[in-house]
Amino acid sequence: MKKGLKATLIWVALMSVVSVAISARSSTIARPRLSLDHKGANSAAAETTGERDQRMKWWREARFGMFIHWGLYAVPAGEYKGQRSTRIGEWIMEWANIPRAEYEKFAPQFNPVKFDAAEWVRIAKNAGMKYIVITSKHHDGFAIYDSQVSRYDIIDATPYHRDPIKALAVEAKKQGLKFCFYYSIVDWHYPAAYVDAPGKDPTAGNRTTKMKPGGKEEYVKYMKAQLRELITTYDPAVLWFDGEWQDWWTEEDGQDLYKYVRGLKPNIIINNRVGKGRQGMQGMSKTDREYSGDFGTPEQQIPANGLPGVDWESCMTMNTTWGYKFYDDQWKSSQTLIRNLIDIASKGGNYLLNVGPTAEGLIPQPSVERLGDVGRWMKANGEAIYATTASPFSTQLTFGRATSKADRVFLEVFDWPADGKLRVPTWGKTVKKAYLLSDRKAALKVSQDSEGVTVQVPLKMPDAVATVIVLETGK
Ligand code: H79
Repeated sequence: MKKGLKATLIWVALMSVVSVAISARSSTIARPRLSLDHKGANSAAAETTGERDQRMKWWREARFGMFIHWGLYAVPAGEYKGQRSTRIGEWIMEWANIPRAEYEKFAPQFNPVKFDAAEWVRIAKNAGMKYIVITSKHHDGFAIYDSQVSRYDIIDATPYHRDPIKALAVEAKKQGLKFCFYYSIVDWHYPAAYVDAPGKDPTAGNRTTKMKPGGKEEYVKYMKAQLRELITTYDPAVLWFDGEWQDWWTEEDGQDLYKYVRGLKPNIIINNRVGKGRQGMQGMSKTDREYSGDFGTPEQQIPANGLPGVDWESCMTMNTTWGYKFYDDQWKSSQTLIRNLIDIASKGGNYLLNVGPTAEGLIPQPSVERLGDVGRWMKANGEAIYATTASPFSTQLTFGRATSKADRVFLEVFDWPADGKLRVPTWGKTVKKAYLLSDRKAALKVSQDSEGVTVQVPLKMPDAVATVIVLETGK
């Protein structure tokens, strides 16, 4: 080995150690996850905080997206041989113990003739959503798009024979929404995967699967081929992995997949379920070491507090299932959905709200109605949500939530003061002007002391779901 080369290698090794130490100290701060990499090994490896902020910008500003769970499970729609369940619809292959060969029979019945891409995107857009994340392949292994590496896809296995995802990607772009994919790492249909659990068919769905010898390497190649198709054909803005909790999937596999995907599209955003960092359903990433992924993924829950510098997105259902179940009528109220969106924004997160379309291709009417309500609120109050950052208050407000921009604070009031005096604790800034977001010309009277600010508000609450008051402070 030449001397100069040796010196360079030692220097590179030293710098890696330094970067580990720096990362460990700022463990709660979101940061590039690939600092351990040899610089230049791929385009994702070297990323400064500024570059990362640039990559995450649209996503941080968006605050609200639509999750779509759509696949063969929409055919049984929560019922198999007369059996129903309180469990989630897209897991029917697991809870009804359906063998692969039986589950495949749903494909000839999947014919979404009522699917209308423009209508789906319009529903999302009118709700105020800025992005769409759709299941390209869920745990059942069925590709809802045109895959060249599988015949278990919508083109080859269903009578529909067309690619609805292409139409959706085109429409999303046309209507100005970001288009993104969910992709499951666990795959109940892949031949090398099998189930080893008491009372379970070896080819049914299961929380955990095993891999035949050599099967994992083969499967990873298959996943990479599908991901390449998804990225090169549809140009997704986010890849949202899931099903990573399998024993055979490691953090190293996650880092490799993360790099692979960023290598195909450097500015893509990837969730933390690509690797093993996720802390259960709570969803934030563990901090004991570097984990792959750009954002935390709480599922069916909203964190008690946000974490400064950490990107996260709560995904939630509108009833109790992700995939369509015809008898699930436990819908959340529009008020709950709107207040969830506000609550999440006040903690610095995004809200990914799910719809589960039918096998005919329709978004259920109760979802459409609620999204209409959310959209009406967002049309009037979106300024208090988009491109805001978390509440500046040290504790949660008793009467509602707060979001902020550099020169103002938005108060989203849930509980209106009976005496017309809204008491706001201090947060170290002086209020120059206060008004209702719905009536900006009418200044509200404000008095301030060391305890905080008191805003004189109308006696009647203008919007019973959430009324926004703007406090202008200057920068
Ligand atoms: O796609 C939807 C669901 O089908 C899927 N994620 C959403 C977005 C989902 N998968 N599993 N679950 C929901 C529940 C699974 C929970 C567990 Fe676990 C898996 C419990 C134990 C392993 C998550 C990972 C909690 C701990 C580790």
